[in-house]
Amino acid sequence: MSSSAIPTARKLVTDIPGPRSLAAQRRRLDAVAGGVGSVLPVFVREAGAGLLHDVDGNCLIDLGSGIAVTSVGNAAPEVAAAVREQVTRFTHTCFMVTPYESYVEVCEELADLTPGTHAKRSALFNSGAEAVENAVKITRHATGRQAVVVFDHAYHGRTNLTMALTAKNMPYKHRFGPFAPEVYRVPLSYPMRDPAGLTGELAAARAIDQIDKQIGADNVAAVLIEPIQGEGGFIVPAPGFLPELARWCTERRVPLIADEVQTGFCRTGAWFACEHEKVVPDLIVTAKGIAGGLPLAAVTGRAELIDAVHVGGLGGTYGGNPVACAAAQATIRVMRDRDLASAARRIEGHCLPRLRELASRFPVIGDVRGRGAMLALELVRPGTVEPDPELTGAVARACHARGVVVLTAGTYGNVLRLLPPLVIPEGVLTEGLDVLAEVFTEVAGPR
Ligand code: PLZ
Repeated sequence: MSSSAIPTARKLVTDIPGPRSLAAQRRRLDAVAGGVGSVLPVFVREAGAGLLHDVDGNCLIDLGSGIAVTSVGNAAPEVAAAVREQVTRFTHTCFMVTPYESYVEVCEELADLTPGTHAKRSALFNSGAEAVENAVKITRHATGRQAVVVFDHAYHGRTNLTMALTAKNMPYKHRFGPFAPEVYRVPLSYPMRDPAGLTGELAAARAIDQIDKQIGADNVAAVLIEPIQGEGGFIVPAPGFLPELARWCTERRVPLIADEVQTGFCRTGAWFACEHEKVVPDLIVTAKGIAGGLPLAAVTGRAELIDAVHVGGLGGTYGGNPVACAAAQATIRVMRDRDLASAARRIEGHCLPRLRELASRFPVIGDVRGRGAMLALELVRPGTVEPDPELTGAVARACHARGVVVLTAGTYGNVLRLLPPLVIPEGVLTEGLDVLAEVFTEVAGPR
């Protein structure tokens, strides 16, 4: 396909999925593990500029970014060039065998970009889950304690320890136990579902009281939290919740780990979501948006915590792979040069009024929330907070059929989430929102 032939707007030439996608899906079912699902079995041929081009010649609007990964765009030219250049020089040495400078440079960038002016160190890994596990290993080692505190609705991954940290049974945990011990779950601040008037400070006090009474601060290796929950349903805690939790952690000398795997790297309109409330975590876990689609993750934080671990205690064959590091360097450069945190805030400014307008017309929309380019609608039975996962699925499917990729989330499966690439052209985003509005009129009835 020559670049001039690539459509720059949504275009549907077959049903979604089209015949080639359906044929590929049939082959897939005979070769790929059935446990690996796909939201929409449209097979992609190329992608960029907020669009996914499929094998049938359709062009879909991407409001998912591969679950908050391709923030700088898909196959961003700067990332593609950096990867091409690196891949011809060397693809791998293993940093634990013979190191290379790009790993060090990514760690220097992380120290520079993450909140706090304290001395920092970083270690690089391959996935969010792997990095979360390592953050827990580090705090356990440094504190000599074992208990890890996590929150209702949390998502931290699918490995054994991170399954234990994750709240939701289906599909993540069901029949995959036994799970790792010493994980304790406490209530989050969930403004839509909390009793009216429960401030962030009071919601934090509720969680802290449970930690004090049921675990004891002296036994806690870490409090682990997503500053805005991702898979749990884009839950933004009430203002004051995170700062109060951070204050207690500092006072009781309990390390606070921010899981910014989904919220990090400009997604919420700041480099990191913690910054919105000036929270400085002791460790911060990043992945997804960091490397423009290449697998890379990191743990960054206080030098004294991270360097407590003995030499050789952290690592992995591929962690900080040179191709992924080159991609991260290019990604960070694009984010800085094009100020993608501002771009995320512009996306919020563009989308929120339209989403609120929809909510005013469709009482099935019980809440509109999120920050930056991480926005969600929570669907309920009108006049209640009873979740409506069936309608949520129907809305998502109707968007897909019209060539707009949206994702769902939430403990109750009733949250429709938008995670557009931060470089999405405004016209493409507008068309995506137009389709969403059309779908509500059709699926949720004319209002
Ligand atoms: N922490 C906050 O959002 C990954 C999961 C998709 P990995 N979220 C998408 C799925 O169904 O597997 C995530 C996250 C937060 C950790 C992770 C885990 O990151 O790179 O998927 O391991």
